[in-house]
Amino acid sequence: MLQLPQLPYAYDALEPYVDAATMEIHYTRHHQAYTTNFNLAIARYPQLENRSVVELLSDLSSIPADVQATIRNNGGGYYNHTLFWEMMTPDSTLAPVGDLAQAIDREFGGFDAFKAEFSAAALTVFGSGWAWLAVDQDKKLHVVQTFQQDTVIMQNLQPVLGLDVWEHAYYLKYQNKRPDYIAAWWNVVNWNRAEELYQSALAGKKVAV
Ligand code: MN3
Repeated sequence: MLQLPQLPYAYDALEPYVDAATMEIHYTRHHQAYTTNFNLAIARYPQLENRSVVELLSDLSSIPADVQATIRNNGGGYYNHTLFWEMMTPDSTLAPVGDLAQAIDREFGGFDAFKAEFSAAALTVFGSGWAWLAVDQDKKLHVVQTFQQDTVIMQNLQPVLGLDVWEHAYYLKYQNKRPDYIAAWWNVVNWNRAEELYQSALAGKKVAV
């Protein structure tokens, strides 16, 4: 059974970049729905109940066919959103910190170059999906896209930073202006959390939720 995690700040904490109404609906309805639907699917197969969501998402072919898509979509939605809330903060440092800052300089040629690459990835997701900064098995950083609620786990990557570009994440405030949402989002990135996730990936750990 998954439980909706506590939101780490108030609904209006990320104003004006992420508005309170979007945050409340995103968390109490969308994230809640992924959680509920995942639990309903799991309840039909008691042998799945003891496996963590990360384990299940890492081994989708082991899941009974009739709930595989439901678990992929809703388990992925649960995982992605749990990380997403933590990846934002009202007290952003506005730039990477720690070893991640150095790695971004080294591997992307600087924060501005990284920002441009990540923003382009977020902008060009066609339809619903996410942009990610993620670490591969050789500890290299990559900017990647995922579609629907697929996770970077399926690309054998560990997440460091992710941006939800489903319309539900921005439409109330930004309507169709996804570029404005992306530009605003950089103001609320939790670089301390990204550094923690980077360190955990360097240590070879899988990100649990
Ligand atoms: Mn979302």
